Amino acid sequence: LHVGIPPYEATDASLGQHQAPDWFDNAKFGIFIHWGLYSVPAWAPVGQEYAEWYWQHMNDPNDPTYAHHAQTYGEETDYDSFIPQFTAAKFDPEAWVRLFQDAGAKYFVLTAKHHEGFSLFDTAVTDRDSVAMGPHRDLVDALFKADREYTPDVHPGLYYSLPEWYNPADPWMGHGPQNPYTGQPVPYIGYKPVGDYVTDYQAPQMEELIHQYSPDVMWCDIGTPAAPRSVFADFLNHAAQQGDQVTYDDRCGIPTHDYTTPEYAKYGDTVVAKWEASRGLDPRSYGYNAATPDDAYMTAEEAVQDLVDIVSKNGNFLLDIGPRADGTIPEVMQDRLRRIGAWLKVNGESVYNTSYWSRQASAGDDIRFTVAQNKAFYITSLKRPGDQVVVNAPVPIQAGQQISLLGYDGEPLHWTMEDGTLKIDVPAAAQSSGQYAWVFKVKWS
Ligand code: FUL
Repeated sequence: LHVGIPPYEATDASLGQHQAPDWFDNAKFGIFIHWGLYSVPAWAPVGQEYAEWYWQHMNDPNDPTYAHHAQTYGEETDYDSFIPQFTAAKFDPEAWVRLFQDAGAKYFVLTAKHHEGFSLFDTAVTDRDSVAMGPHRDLVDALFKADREYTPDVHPGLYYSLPEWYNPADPWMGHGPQNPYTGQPVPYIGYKPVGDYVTDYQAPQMEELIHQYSPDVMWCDIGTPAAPRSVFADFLNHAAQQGDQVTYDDRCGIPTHDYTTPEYAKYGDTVVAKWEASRGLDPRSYGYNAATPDDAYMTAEEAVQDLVDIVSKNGNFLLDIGPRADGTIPEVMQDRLRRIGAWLKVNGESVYNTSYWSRQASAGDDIRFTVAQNKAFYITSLKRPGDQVVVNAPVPIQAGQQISLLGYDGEPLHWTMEDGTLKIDVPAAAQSSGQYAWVFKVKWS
């Protein structure tokens, strides 16, 4: 992959020359962070709804969140009364970025502003931000500074919701500061009147993100109202000036993008245009859902197997966590991330800096392939190997080449190739080593 030559212009032809940079393609694993006012109520019907959608759901008399809200806080309590409880009092940005690094992540993407319109950064166009209210702190700046100081190899990124539910100037869904289900007015604190939502509020906010924080990823959401192309030309040109390579997703409302973003979904086969799958460790939420029991979270085994599957098909995996309102990261999430990191420490060479292989193993074999150019071919078994691993696909191995099991220190493994089928003999000690996914490495050089 190569990146087009700046300066970019605000046209589809010019922006269309940009591609996801090599670092992004090679990174494979990132951490998504959904943190905002919704982290205060932190509730949704478990496994069914996104907790970060609390405000919208509490306004819908037919949604379980409505009843939960009335019972817990009283029907008259409006969403913005959560603002003072969004304290970030125990937010430790250094601990966060070190956790991401321990997880083996090569980038992170923090919600700079979600659909609720509460900005976690210092913004001039509204007072509805974490500097004027709540934590009284620029949370984006704090996390980016910690990243640049302690974990400079982890690329910093920002999520930005183009629309807002209740911003008085936002035409999204046509309702502005009004409950779409009942027509009742909805309080929205911090608003500074603007003329046009896109030109006077959204585009200036995106420019603030670009110039104040220099993110490596701009992860727009929803795609409407579309951001002007000039914002993206500026994003790419500013990065080039800084010597950074940056990337943006396919939800910005313009025809060009560097990658697609399947959500709680994966692709069944290799997709050659770069893609990134995202989901929460939670069974169905990006934001923290305090009602989700620990045993309903994704296990580290499931997360590693998803990562292996996604990478074998040319994707990245952006795995989401939802911190609490006080800035602590629930233990269950930390546990999962550290276990994934431990697996990657041993097996990361089959993930980072690899490419997908042109063939898939037979369906049902639970085997995935990746290639490290000119160096090695990796055969990853998603189930614990028995006496023999049988690979029903044409694989690039020649007489004399060695196969080893990553993390197992014994002799190279004995293998045969008959009628195009590779069979690897796995000694008992190797069978009982490792966990989550077993990587057989064919060493080319
Ligand atoms: C969606 C949003 O509506 C969800 O809340 C979440 O942010 C997800 C990543 O994108 O479109």
